[in-house]
Amino acid sequence: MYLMKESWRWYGPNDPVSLDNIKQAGVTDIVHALHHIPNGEVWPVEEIRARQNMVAEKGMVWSVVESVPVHEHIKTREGEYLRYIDNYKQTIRNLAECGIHCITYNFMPVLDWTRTDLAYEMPDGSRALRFERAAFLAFDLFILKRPAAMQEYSEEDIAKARARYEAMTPEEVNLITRNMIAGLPGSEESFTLEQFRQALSRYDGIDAEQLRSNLVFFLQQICPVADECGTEMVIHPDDPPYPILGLPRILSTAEDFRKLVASVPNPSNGLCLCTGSFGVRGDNDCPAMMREFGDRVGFVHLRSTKRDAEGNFYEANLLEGDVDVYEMMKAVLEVEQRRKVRLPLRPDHGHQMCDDLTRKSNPGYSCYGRLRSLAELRGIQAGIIGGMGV
Ligand code: DNO
Repeated sequence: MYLMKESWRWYGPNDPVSLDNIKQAGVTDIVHALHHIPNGEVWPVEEIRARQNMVAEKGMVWSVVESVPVHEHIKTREGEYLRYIDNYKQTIRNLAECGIHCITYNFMPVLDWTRTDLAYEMPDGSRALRFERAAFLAFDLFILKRPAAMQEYSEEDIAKARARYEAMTPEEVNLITRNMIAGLPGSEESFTLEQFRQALSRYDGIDAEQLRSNLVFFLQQICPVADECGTEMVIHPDDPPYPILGLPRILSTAEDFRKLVASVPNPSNGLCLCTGSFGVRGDNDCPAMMREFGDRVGFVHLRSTKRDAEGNFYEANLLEGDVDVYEMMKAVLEVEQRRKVRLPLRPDHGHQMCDDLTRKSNPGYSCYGRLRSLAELRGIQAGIIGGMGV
């Protein structure tokens, strides 16, 4: 049987969840990136090998890169984008030379993933990541004071956001500002408010169609190299999966990925199916996407968010959110048997729970919280393959 390749994201030697901890989780594969290399620069073979060796010494394999970041100039197709694309190609080649053939990236303008609250208390005392719409709008309208924002929201939304803002203490204002612009782990970018306004303004005049065409251009350049290297370039969906801060978003739905494949049919043009990101939208059916795009899914992130009618969502316990994780796991297993491959799959965004609550960890990347999700995933997989159809 082809079962999930159990993997775990490790942020490097400074990650409070060490390789020794990860080894005890029982995973075989590490998901990692050279976070110290500035966006846009080539990842040298020696540096890749040094990290590979650290992982290998603990008896695991660095098999998936998350992420090789795409420089903003490539996304806006300006400035030095051609040089950055050349560098990207070289990084693909260098990783392949070291035997690493799965690269995750995203094409979200300015910000990678976004949350307003990194320590939302759950009824059981554990803490989750949360996106609160009114707080987010309060940030956009009254803290960032983005000029076009007032025209983009309804009067009702603006009134709610104003009330939310007026009720915030100065500490809360600071905290939400930090959460929004200081860069969540993996994003590799952080800003001051002024730098952030400038970064946003680089997208004035870039709508979704333009951004999509910039992504297609980028892929048309790099996919032939990735094809040659036998590498899968797996795009991570937008998180949250809709436009924010007036920025266009182009990988939020199944239709978005269909369009991308139609424009760039190269075999290396793949998908990182993140159920947590896609699952925020009620119109995204993750198991159906797994079945439809199975041949192009190179990496799976499993988590589940819980949304409400107001547009808020939080990261729920794996089995209590909006994603049908059992059906999703069945779809993954079906694709694996059909393709005769084991797909790397990692638990994503665990709660802070037990000892996580007293030690610092990267938001979403706690030790116990992810262990809980991984254990649940193993249980589901075991139940499915055991044919427990009762
Ligand atoms: C969040 C992550 C993302 C992801 C990038 C991939 O926890 O899933 O930051 O790594 O979007 O490029």
